[in-house]
Amino acid sequence: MNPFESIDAIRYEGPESKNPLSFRWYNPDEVVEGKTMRDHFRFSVVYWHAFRGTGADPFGAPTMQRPWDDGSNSLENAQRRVRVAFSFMEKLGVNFFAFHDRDIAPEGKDLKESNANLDAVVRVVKEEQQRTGIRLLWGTANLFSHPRYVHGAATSCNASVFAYAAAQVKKALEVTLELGGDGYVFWGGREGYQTLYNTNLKRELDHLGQFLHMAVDYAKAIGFEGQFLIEPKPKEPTKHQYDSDAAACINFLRAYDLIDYFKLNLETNHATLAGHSMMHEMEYAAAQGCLGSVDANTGDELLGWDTDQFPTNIYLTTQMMLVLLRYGGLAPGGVNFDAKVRRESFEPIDLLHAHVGGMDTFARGLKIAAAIRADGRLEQMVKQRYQSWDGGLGSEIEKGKHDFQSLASLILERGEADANESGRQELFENVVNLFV
Ligand code: XUL
Ligand code: CO
Repeated sequence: MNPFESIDAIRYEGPESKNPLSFRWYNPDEVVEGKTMRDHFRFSVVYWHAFRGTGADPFGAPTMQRPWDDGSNSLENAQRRVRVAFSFMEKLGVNFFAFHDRDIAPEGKDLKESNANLDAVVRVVKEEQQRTGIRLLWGTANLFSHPRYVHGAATSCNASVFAYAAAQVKKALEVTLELGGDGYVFWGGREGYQTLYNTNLKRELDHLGQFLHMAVDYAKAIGFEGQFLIEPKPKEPTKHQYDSDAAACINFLRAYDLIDYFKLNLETNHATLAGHSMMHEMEYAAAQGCLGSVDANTGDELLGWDTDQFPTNIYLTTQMMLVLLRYGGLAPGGVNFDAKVRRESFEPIDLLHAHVGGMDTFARGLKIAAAIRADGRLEQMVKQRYQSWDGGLGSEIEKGKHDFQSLASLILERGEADANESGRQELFENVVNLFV
C-alpha cells in the first residue's frame, strides 16, 4: 500500500553514480559559500501536485491510481495519504512541504464541517512532522476551486463570498501557526477578471487590499510571525490576474500600505507567462527587498499554458542561484517544487525521479553560480561597465551634488557626452558558458 516503505533513502552518490535513485549533485551537507546545500535550498514538496495530482487533463480521465488512495473523500483516506506523503518526503530527504487547506482534508457540507475535517487531518500531519522533523514551508487556503469562488474570493462581486474567504483564511492561518509554518501564501487564482465590461476594477482592488489587511491583523492577534507572501501570476484561470508579475504586486503592496508585511513567492512558469524570465522576476523583487520564496518548476517552450514541469534546465537554475547568492539567499522561504509529473508518468516511482532530478538541477546551478562568482570575471566586467559612476561626475551625481541646471551648464561647456563602450553581451555569455 505504501510503495515508498521498501525503497532505500535517497543518498548523495556523486556524478559517476549509475543509480537513478541517488543524488549526483545534491549533497545536503556540502558547504557552498559558507552554507550547506540543505540550507541554501530548503527544498519543499507540494502536497497538491505530488499527492492530489491524478493526471486528469481537460481531454482525459485520471491516469494515476495510487495504491494508498481509495479515491474516496473519507477522512480515513485523507489521513492515510498524509502518512504516505511523509514517508515519501523522508525517503527523498527534503526538509519542508507546503499545502492548501483543501488538499489535505475534504471539504465538508458547510464551513463548520470543513474546519472539523481539517483539524482531524492536521492532527496526523502534526504527528508525522514530529516523527520525521519535516517542517511546513508555508500554508495556504484554496480560494479558487469551489464553485462559490467563480467570481473570485476577496475580489468577488458577492460580499458574502468575501466573508466566506475571510473565514477560510482565518482557519488556514490558525492551522499554519499550529504546524509551525515559516510562511503563508496568497495566490489569487481568481482574483482578476474575464472581461472589464462586467468588472469594477478599482473596487475589486480596494477589497483585495482590505482583505490582506485583515489577514495581517489576524496574524498579529494570534501571534503568527511567519512571512506573508503573494504569488504573482498574470493569467490562468482568469484572463487577467491582478497579481500579474513582481512589479505589479510590489506596486499594489505599496499603494495599499502592505509593503512591510509581504514578500513575493515567485514561480518560474508564472514569470514565463508574464513575458519575463525567472531571473528578471527574482532580480526585480530582490532589488526591492521583496524576494521571499520560490515555486520551482518550468513551462514548455511550445506550450503557452502552465504545464508545471519539473525543472531540468541548468541555465535556468544557474541564473536563479546567481541572483540568490548575490542577495543572500531565501530563508525563511525555500525552493518549493510546485511541479507535477506528466500524465504519462503515472507510477509512484516517477514522483521520486522527478524530485531527484529537480534537486540535482538546482545543486548544479548552485555550484556553477558559485564558480562564476569565485572566478570574479563576470562581476568585474559589470563593475567595469559602470566605472563612470565610481568617481568624478558620476559619483557627484550619485551623491546628489547636481541638478538639471548644473548638468546643463556642464554639457553646454563640454559640447558632447563621453564616447560609449561596447556592451559585450556575447563576451558575457561566453564567460557564463565557461562554467556551465
Ligand atoms: C497555481 C499555483 C498555486 C500556488 C498556491 O498556478 O502556483 O499552486 O502556488 O496556491
Ligand atoms: Co505556485
